[in-house]
Amino acid sequence: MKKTTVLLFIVSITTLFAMCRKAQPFSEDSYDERLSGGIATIFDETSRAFTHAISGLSDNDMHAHELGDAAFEQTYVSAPAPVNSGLGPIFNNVSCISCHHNDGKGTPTAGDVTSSLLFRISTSDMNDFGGPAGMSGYGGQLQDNSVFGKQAECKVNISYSNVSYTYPDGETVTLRKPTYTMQNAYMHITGAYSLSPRLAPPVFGLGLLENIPESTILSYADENDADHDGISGRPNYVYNAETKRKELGRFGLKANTATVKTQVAGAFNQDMGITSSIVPVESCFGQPQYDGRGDDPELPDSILNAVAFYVRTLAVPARRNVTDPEVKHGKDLFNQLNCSGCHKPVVQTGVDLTLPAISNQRIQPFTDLLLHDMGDGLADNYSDFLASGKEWRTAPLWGIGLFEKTNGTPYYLHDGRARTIEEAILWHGGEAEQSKTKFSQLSKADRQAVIKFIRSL
Ligand code: HEC
Ligand code: HEC
Ligand SMILES: [Ca+2]
Ligand SMILES: [Ca+2]
Ligand SMILES: [Ca+2]
Repeated sequence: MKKTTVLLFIVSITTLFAMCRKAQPFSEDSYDERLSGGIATIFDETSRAFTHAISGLSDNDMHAHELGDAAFEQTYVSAPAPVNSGLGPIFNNVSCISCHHNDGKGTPTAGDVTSSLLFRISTSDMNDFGGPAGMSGYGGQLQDNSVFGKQAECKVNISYSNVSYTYPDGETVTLRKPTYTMQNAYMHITGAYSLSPRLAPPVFGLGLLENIPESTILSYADENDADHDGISGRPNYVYNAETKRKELGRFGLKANTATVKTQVAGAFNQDMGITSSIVPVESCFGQPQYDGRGDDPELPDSILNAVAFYVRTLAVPARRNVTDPEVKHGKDLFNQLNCSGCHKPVVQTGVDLTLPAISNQRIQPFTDLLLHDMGDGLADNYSDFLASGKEWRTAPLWGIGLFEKTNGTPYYLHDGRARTIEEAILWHGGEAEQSKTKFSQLSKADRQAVIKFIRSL
């Protein structure tokens, strides 16, 4: 063989081998860190940051999204009415948007129009589906509003007492601890009960979270803490009223709902008093306020589906200041403190053939969607399917740096007790105790870097 032929042979063999090699994943550094929702990311830092549709929706899909958007913002009225009918007889608020401000977090006030803190109530028993048993005369949620001529179940008064936290370096922070008391109860409550305060969380990016493979979420669980890092994390399994099966819980503050659609149907029913095919019985069934309208569901399936689709197709806001040295330092610390043990910085979504924009995306949700024991400080002593009275779902941190803009005044944690990100961190206990303690031992400058990083999400 001639020299050139040999060379050509070698070159072609090498090329062939290179071509046959399995595709290598990109290295972490080659991704654009701003893209929290993969291609379902939107660049907007205003109060409207959470309100955009993911790009690339077909005309038909965009139409469904807009229909859902309108229904999400609509104020509902009591039946009978030609449109947006069915509110009440008892309810918490008149529209989805009045709790999920700008599709974001709510405000912990009682009774006023912006009020987005609601209370679940339960005995220590379970219902037939393994969920929390409601109270006789009250059901599972306290409705603090009613239509004309009907009685609300009660008001819940919120008061705060100050608790002082002192860092090892001597700096102190004032935390507020809430106390809730039922007032103007429409009927006497008998027996012991626990209340679970829940502040409306943001609703963007949920199609992506719904599309995370179950196996990925389960791979994060370490129920017996086999790796001894103090973090266990376990899945919730909840009853799905649509499929009539027990399924992995992803939504709700205790991962107490399986799908966006059942969450939305539950919200229409419990938060607004509007029945649907999935939850066809009025929230006050069997109570004196019941209006006896046991007829067709008040909400057509077309609107229920559109609202669920709207929520599933809300884009995730891009990160900001990702190249700022202090933010980058904060990111390293966040990982070193093992905040990332629960708040997963990078997750891959699965495939949904109907929605390419949320399929196979590298997302940065900063949650594992698992339940964690967060200690006595955050406990509500209310169990929700498998979630204990101390367990909460890891709050997704994407978009958290924009809460000030989307909500006016920001509030953090499940009940909005924290007024700053720092306060939210200092309430961490239980499985997060080690992370919190390490955070408290940082220098003030390093603590601020962690907070600055979180504000960039
Ligand atoms: C009274 C305030 C209130 C109203 C009205 C309300 N929500 Fe919510 N929403 C909440 C709270 C509180 C939660 C957390 C519920 C839980 O932990 O079970 C929540 C949770 C959700 C979630 C799940 C978010 C997540 O991260 O898990 C979705 C989706 C949602 N609501 C959609 C809606 C829709 C759609 C409507 C209108 C039909 C609506 N909500 C009306 C307060 C409200
Ligand atoms: C053991 C799991 C775990 C660890 C570790 C952990 N967190 Fe959390 N985090 C949670 C859970 C669960 C919540 C929701 C708690 C609640 O609402 O009561 C939460 C809530 C938050 C919130 C408030 C989110 C919101 O929307 O209100 C912030 C901020 C936060 N964590 C930051 C951190 C930081 C910083 C660290 C590391 C120092 C950390 N977390 C470590 C589980 C964890
Ligand atoms: Ca109704
Ligand atoms: Ca009730
Ligand atoms: Ca562990």
